[in-house]
Amino acid sequence: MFLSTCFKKFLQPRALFLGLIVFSVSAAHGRAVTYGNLSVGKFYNVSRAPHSSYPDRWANDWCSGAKLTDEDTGIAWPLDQWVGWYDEGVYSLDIILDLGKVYEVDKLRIRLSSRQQYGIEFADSVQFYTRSDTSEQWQAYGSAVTNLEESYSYQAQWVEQQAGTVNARYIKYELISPESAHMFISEIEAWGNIANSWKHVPDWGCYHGAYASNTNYWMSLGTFENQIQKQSSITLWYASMGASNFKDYLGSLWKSQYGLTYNLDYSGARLLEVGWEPQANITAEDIAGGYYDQYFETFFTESIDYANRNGNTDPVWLRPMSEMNGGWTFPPNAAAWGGDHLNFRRAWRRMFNIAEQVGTEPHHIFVWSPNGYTYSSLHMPDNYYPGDQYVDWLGISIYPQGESPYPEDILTGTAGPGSFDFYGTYGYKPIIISEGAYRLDSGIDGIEWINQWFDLPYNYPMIKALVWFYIHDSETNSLVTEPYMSLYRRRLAEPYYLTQSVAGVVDLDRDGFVNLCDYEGLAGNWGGNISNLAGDITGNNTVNIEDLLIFSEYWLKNL
Ligand SMILES: [Ca+2]
Ligand SMILES: [Ca+2]
Ligand SMILES: [Ca+2]
Repeated sequence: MFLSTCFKKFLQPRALFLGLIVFSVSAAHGRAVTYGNLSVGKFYNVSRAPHSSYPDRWANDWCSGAKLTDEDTGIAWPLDQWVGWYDEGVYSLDIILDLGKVYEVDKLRIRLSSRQQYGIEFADSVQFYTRSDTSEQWQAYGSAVTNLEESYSYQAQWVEQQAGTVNARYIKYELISPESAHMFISEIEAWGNIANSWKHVPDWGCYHGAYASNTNYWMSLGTFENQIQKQSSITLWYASMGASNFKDYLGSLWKSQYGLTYNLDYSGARLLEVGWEPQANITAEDIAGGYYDQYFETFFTESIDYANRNGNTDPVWLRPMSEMNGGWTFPPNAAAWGGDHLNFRRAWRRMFNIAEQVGTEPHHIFVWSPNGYTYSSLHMPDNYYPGDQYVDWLGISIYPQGESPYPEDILTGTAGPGSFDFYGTYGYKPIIISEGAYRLDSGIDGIEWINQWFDLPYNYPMIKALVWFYIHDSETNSLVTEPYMSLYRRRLAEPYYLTQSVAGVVDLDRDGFVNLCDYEGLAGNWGGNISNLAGDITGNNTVNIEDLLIFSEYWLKNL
């Protein structure tokens, strides 16, 4: 309601000056802009089939192959990293790449080879085109590149254009073949800016919650919340990739009185983080090759059919293939999705691209979530990072591990060998401690550990959610033991730990700036005392001076 009122106000001359202030600032909304290869892993289609001796691989409904965006740029021999075309005479080949959404693109290139001793030659000409929508005409990007100098022995080269910045989702690489010779391509690329996503991030405060179960692995939110004496705002639950469907298995979490709506109405459901793990012995390479393509399509489609979850439309924090840097996820263990950097990155991108193609990606949060401690220096987490365009939130598992096994050292890479500077490396992303707990059997100072856990979001403000690992009748559960239980309750009682999924919002109209428009929403609900009120930043079901004081800290600031 307040949005439309506010908009009208800007139409009045008196408010024009305010309007200028609002619209002259960047609406970046906390997003960091980074630069990178936008095309890596993305789907593409070709206008002619490759020669049967030099085929592409891993085609599906959205792509004619995978080799041209798989990070392999080709070597002299063997030739299987290259895709080859051949025909008598001269023909044209179009490769159309779909970036999935519109980006600012400023460099295009394609990798070709020449080896006349084997009848392989460079394309006679390469021309790049872009467009941001299929309804638009293709726009030439730079001029055609021709007259590449052939080589008798193996030579590979990038054919590249940097012809300014354009907005593009689709890229066309148009090649005219050499005459009656093989034309080989190993990779296509498009470089540009990545506006890092900023999905469902509380402006103020930090979500908290747990994986809450008993030892029979039934969800037991009630037991956890009675123990900690506060309502939680997010819950971790596990799903088996390939086996657990969304409609019935995850959907039931919003429908069961013991699930996400425990003691609440449906509109106030807790947020859901899904630990989404591949089945036994399914490797990263299997997933990269399309093993779960059909499952992903169905899962993602069902996930935004809100009838499956009583109308709840919150995003789901999807945390696929987590702890890929932990030794227990490496083959030959049954958990087998880790241990293979390149194929892990490919598998992640394939899954994400399917969500993008079916229109689901904007509605969920993709959490790339390594273990806080890495069991081999060959497997540091950054090796598994699929790229900024593929990750919404960063996740970390934090348990007492390593030389200095406290939360802050694990977060910042000062815990000795096996630790990694997560915050220094990825602190431009919102962060969820996707699971973690002090363990009674760790033999370290539990008071210090739990205090550091609760200090994290204050000291590292991009930390926006903490999820405790709680199995209530497990012997290692520190929350059944004093003094840890009392300390946990006392720290969690701080209002910064949000009890509602809708709390923490200061920038009420989500335009990236806090001003009168947002204030109008807060003031309009002043004194109200029902749940889910706009302006109830603290989420305690009333809009009062507490909320106004927090609001004032953000006044006229960019978020
Ligand atoms: Ca390649
Ligand atoms: Ca605003
Ligand atoms: Ca409040």
